Amino acid sequence: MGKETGVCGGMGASQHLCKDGFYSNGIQGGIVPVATGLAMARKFDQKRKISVVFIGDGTLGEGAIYEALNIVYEWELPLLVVLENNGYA
Ligand SMILES: Cc1ncc(C[n+]2csc(CCOP(=O)(O)OP(=O)(O)O)c2C)c(N)n1
Ligand SMILES: [Mg+2]
Repeated sequence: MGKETGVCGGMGASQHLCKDGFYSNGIQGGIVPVATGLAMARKFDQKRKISVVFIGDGTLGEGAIYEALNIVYEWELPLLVVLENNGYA
């Protein structure tokens, strides 16, 4: 509702946080292409920084992950993928 006191100024709820370079997304795997874009920005600005993304084992069926990882590989983007394998989805 855009309230000042809301999370992120009320423009997103718990699954859509954004602050100081941290972003979350409620769609499984959806944040990986976003992190890939951020990694591309890091490559262009040449500040030797990387992008980090966290996903779960239950999200490995999402095609967007593999499409993004192909781009990461082909364009040599600085992306670190952390996969939590907790055997639970
Ligand atoms: C595209 C999509 N499909 C289904 C869901 C519903 N959903 C939310 S969490 C989840 C399981 C996630 O499993 P995992 O990535 O292993 O995370 P964990 O539950 O272990 O923290 C599902 C199916 C979703 N958020 N997005
Ligand atoms: Mg899991």
